[in-house]
Amino acid sequence: MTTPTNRLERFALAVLLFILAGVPVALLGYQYFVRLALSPVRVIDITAAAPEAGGFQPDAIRVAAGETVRLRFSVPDVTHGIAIGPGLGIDIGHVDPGQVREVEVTFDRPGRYTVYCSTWCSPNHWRMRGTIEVYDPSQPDALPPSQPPDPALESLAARGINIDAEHPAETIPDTPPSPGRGAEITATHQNTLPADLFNPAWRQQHSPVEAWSMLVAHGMNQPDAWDVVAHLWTSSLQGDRLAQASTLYAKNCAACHGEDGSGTGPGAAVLQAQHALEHSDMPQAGKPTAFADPRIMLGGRSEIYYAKIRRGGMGTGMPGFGQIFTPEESWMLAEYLWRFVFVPAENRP
Ligand code: HEC
Ligand SMILES: [Cu+2]
Repeated sequence: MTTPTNRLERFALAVLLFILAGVPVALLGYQYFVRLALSPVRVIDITAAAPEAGGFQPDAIRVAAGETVRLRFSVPDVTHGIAIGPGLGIDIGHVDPGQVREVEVTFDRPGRYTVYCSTWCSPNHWRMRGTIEVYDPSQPDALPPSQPPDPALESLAARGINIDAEHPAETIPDTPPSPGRGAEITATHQNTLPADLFNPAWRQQHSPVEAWSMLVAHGMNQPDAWDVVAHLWTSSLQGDRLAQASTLYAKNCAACHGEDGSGTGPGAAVLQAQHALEHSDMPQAGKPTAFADPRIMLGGRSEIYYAKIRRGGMGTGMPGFGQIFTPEESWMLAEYLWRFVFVPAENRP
């Protein structure tokens, strides 16, 4: 028999059940559907292996600007370091075989980025690169903007400067110069020294030997002139920028050029063996420059080193870093190289 009270009770029970079951369903629904729709995160699985074992798979990824992706790396062969540049500051660090490491990233605007390995992992380590193409979702078919023209590279080209030419120093200091003494001499003579020397842009386009010759012509004695040059050529890289440059060098350059700039990192031997077979006609090929050798370095210029870092060698084994580093990072590295000739090893960071 159904009485009104009975019906009311059943109705109340139904409402109660609905609430009890409905609340969790609504919450889960919110978690899975609403939140996903509000901030969709696409997971992209990437296998990272040494180039001879397949490199990055996939090695090219397309992502819409504004989209958040979770890049999930696993490595099948040996430990790799995973980083993405330029200008993102993403460095996941080491990933060991069996491990999975991920990074969530949102690319703000269209462009091209490079996923690369930051650990010496194999003889072909530096070829271990993949691309991330970020497109404009309103124009998915448009090519991502290419890098803007580089004033320093254009200026070198306009002056007809061959960045692959050797640039031996006609003269080098008899004893290692002291940037500290150089700073003191500079402070006392600041007003009488040629103004060009204090202009960072001028220094980028001139060699230490040129500056030294100017100082000697100006009447300064030769050892003092080297100390002043050592001070000036190491003065623009200080503090945070110096620390950053030192880290970039250790991760990306030391394998070939050596931690001490001697040109004898573990990669150097491998490279030399490869190149002896391939290019007996190219003397520089396969021999990482010894940055600590004043005869090799002091006739060079920051702008040439910058250009070489960005473009790489022409089949010499020197990788190009223009797709990995920002221009600013490349300048920091170019300036960092002077420390191998001008700063005694024990005072280097
Ligand atoms: C795979 C080995 C390798 C790695 C890694 C490497 N280099 Fe080199 N580098 C070379 C070789 C070989 C040369 C000599 C041939 C040439 O100049 O093209 C060279 C030459 C250079 C030169 C030219 C020096 C001159 O006298 O003009 C610069 C500058 C340079 N490297 C900077 C760097 C920096 C900075 C890094 C790290 C960001 C780096 N290299 C990483 C192999 C390497
Ligand atoms: Cu590697």
